[in-house]
Amino acid sequence: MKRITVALLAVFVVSNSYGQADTSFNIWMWTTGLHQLHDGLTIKNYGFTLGAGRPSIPGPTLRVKQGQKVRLNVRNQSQGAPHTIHLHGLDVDQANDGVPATSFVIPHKETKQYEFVATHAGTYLYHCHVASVLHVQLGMYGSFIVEPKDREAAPGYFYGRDFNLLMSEADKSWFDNKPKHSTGDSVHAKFNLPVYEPDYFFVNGQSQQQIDTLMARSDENVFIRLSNVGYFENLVQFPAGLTATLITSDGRPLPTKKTIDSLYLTPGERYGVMLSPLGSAQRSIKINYLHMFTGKQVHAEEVVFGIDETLPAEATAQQTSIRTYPNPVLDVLTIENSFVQPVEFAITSMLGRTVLQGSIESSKQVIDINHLESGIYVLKVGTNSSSIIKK
Ligand SMILES: [Cu+2]
Repeated sequence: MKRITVALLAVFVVSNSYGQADTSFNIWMWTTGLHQLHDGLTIKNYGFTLGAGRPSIPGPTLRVKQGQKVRLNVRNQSQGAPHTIHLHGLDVDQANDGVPATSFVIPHKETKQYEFVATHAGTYLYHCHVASVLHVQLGMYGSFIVEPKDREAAPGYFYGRDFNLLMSEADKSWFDNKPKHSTGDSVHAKFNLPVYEPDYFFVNGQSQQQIDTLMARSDENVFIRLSNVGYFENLVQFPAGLTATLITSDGRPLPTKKTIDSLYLTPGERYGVMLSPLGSAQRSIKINYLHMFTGKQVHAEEVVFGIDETLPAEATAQQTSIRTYPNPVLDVLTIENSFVQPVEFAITSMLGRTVLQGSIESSKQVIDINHLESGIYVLKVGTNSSSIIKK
């Protein structure tokens, strides 16, 4: 009898080894996106949203804190081919790595979970791993950022603010006339890809006048996260007159920190560069896009810094980390979040009707939802973070 109890206990412990997630994201996958280009044209992209929505490029930037248990609830809303989420560079186990042959795929109208612990702070990528060359080019990618404790990007290197620059390109002909899966829409489908001749060059899905100005104070160290998820090489040139220090590579601190004035990124690579206080001079980062075979520069984009001394001394450029409890909720919902306050929130029914909205004023806020009927709701915080709650 005693032996049976021990065996049952062991099974219980193993099946609960992951347990409750510290942070979770509800990601929906689509083939019905619409992405606005800098010249007024649009492309119909594939992509990801947090909750229901129409995706643009890239997918939402997912931010978690080092050490957190992360759950991605991923729903495939697209017709045809299945999709996955590959967590590029993260130390996840094989079952949660989104490579179809060794993990699982998510067919049309199904929802599955990826679970892992964000063990190492760093800059990572996520992308679909089904017919990857095609699905990634069509927009199924985004940044996954594991924030370090105490803004220490590498031992001894602290930042006031960080910015994420995700580089890619788009060949509009691939979007206008999507290469067909000639053997059907399965994971192992064959398809004929045209020669890749990109005509749009992106930083966070933006080009030219669309590119966001990076707002910072003149007196702070800024940490630049760089990733290349395109098919060309990037040559990144840092502003003259200030110190750029290369401190991390592919999600790990480099053993030797190096002062640089430029940096090459091949597809899939990520780097972290610390810029010494910006000062008040006009500064910008130049990003060159180089053909992978010839090394020839085909294009350049510019990311400009703007100085605003009224900004809070320490802040994160884009935040999506959110935790809600309890779930299901009886009457009072607690929202823990790492947004810069105040931030707007909205609770909508599964039919999309807004039932409650307001402003979140603190990093831990209690909201009374006693008056809502029992059911499933979507809580949206800020512009691109959402969570499912049950009452
Ligand atoms: Cu896909």
